[in-house]
Amino acid sequence: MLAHYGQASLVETGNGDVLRCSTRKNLPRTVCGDRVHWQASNPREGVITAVLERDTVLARPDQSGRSRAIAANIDQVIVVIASKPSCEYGMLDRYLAAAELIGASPLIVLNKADLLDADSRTKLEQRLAVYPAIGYPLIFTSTRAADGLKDLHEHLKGHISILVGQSGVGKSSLVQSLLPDLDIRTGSLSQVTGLGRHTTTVAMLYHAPGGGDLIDSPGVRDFSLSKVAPELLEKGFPEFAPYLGQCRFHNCRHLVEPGCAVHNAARDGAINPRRLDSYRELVKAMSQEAVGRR
Ligand SMILES: Nc1nc2c(ncn2[C@@H]2O[C@H](COP(=O)(O)OP(=O)(O)OP(=O)(O)O)[C@@H](O)[C@H]2O)c(=O)[nH]1
Ligand SMILES: [Mg+2]
Ligand SMILES: [Zn+2]
Repeated sequence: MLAHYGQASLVETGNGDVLRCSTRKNLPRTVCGDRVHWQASNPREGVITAVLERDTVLARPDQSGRSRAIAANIDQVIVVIASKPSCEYGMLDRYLAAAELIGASPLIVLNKADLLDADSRTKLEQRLAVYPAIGYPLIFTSTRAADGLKDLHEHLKGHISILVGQSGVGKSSLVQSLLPDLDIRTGSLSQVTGLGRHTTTVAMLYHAPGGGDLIDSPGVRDFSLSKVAPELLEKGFPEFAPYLGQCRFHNCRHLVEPGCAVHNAARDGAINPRRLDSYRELVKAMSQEAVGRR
């Protein structure tokens, strides 16, 4: 399924036609990336009759705290950050953890690299160096200077990827640059027309010319994880793995417990302290959630 708008879904058929479909009442709400069965009702329209089991679901809580799917069946989460708006590291870490927890591979893209002078680029590379050290690929891109796009293109092959991140970092611009035949509406258009920003409102799936699928998603102000048991969160931080099971207490949450191997690794410089802070913030948020909802 390519996209979901209110009552209707855009469904791509096996031969590439796109149908506007309604969904049978008894079915779960469909989401971008879903695989569905459908029946034609007339040449351009149809009805979704079944939603196939999802391999993965990327979700976030809605305003009332219920988990809302963003996209299904993705295996790569591309977190887009930018020099402007500047990177929220806590949010980046929450996205990366969310990807880990659903078994998708994360990729970090720093877009708008053209806005960085040599000095600030070096500083940013140093700040972000922790991520390649963990094993997360990091690509600097610019849709203006057509920088890093080939590299990004290579990473799309063979994957179903989703672009996520703050509003205005350039996700739709990246899709537009990677798929030049498209005419999707990005912020740059609004500068010409003066009609205000074309912020993305629904997730939409595109096929990359070199193979692979790419989902553009609406930008967020903040991203929080759907409810996860606090004891699972350590799995969202793969660099902790060598230390897990080595703490003095078997149920150590790596917060303030004595003899914590993760804490000691951060103290000794083997784990980035900022990452440990991000993890701890998440544990606290999840624990409060659990108490708050009882
Ligand atoms: N300088 C510079 N500006 C860029 C680059 N890529 C995108 N922009 C600009 O950033 C603004 C936002 O771009 P969008 O692609 O709409 O951002 P988005 O992440 O899709 O935003 P949402 O749909 O709201 O989430 C536009 O004015 C783009 O022209 C880049 O590489 N360099
Ligand atoms: Mg967009
Ligand atoms: Zn511990």
